[in-house]
Amino acid sequence: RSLIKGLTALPAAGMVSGFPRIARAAEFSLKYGNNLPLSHPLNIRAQEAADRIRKESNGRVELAIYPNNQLGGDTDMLSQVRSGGIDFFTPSALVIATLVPAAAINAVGFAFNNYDQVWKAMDGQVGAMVRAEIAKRKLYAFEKMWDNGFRQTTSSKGAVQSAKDMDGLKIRVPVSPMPIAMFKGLGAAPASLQFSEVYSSLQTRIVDAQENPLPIIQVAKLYEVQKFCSLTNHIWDGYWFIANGRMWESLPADVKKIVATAINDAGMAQRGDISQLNASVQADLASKGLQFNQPDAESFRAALRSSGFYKDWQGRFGKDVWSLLEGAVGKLA
Ligand code: X2X
Repeated sequence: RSLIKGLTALPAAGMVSGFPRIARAAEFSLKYGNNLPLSHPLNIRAQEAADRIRKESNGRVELAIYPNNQLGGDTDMLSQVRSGGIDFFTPSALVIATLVPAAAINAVGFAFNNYDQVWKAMDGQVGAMVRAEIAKRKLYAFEKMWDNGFRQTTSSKGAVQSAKDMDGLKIRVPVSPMPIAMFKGLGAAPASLQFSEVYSSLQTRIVDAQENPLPIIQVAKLYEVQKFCSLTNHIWDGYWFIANGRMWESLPADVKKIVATAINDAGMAQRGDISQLNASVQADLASKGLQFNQPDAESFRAALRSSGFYKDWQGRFGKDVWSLLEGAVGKLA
């Protein structure tokens, strides 16, 4: 077996001891971490993007995906993408808001009424404002946000029919100030936990409830440890696909173009996947034993208004950011 043949047969990251690392290994080996199980559309579409990037770059760019919190929880991955330990990360808006407060703007409680409003805002002025804020932290946010979904409330205690059923509810929320404030405003007792802790904390009853979009409840099998699902639609949440800014700037223009096009296209396809799932996932979860109810959204809005939630967050975001949101969804406070 000739030396050359032996080497070309190696996988990109492989190495025979004693041999120098030559040729064939990708010129740019990039690491992407996320918090979701492999079966979620975000990972399926990200893998498609990685395949496309390898092909269109003729093997120069290798995007390795580390799903399901393999590299740590969200808080860890956010610091890794900042330091350059990883190259890409998809934090939810709630998560990146711990670094970029304006990014929580899409997560204001009961702001968006439907997906038309969501994508108009996030592909338009609201999204552009958030991306500019993200850039100030030396991170690059790709243009198209990916979908997480409208967040729904599950519990092992009972159905949430109206705001008064939130009273004292021990509910897990992401590590982020907005959902903490919102659930406190509704009278609940929220606890911030990394997503990697959610299943076990529900199972061991550290908390009784959690809130997530239905596709997450499905892929993370939360129906195994929850009985009720109330369609509160309280927050619309999406993922920003972000890159370490220094790494991104160092890539040649042609590579940037290949990567950005593949990722943005995959994001658009992923939005379509979630939209399709939204039509079918409730029936699937019901067949697995989750009991659904449709609470009265107005009771939640009223509770938040009277608790001062909207006024308070209008102040925190500032007039300019707040009016971008109200421009998209109408008056809130
Ligand atoms: O942690 C969550 O609940 C999740 C999976 O929705 C986020 O990424 C914010």
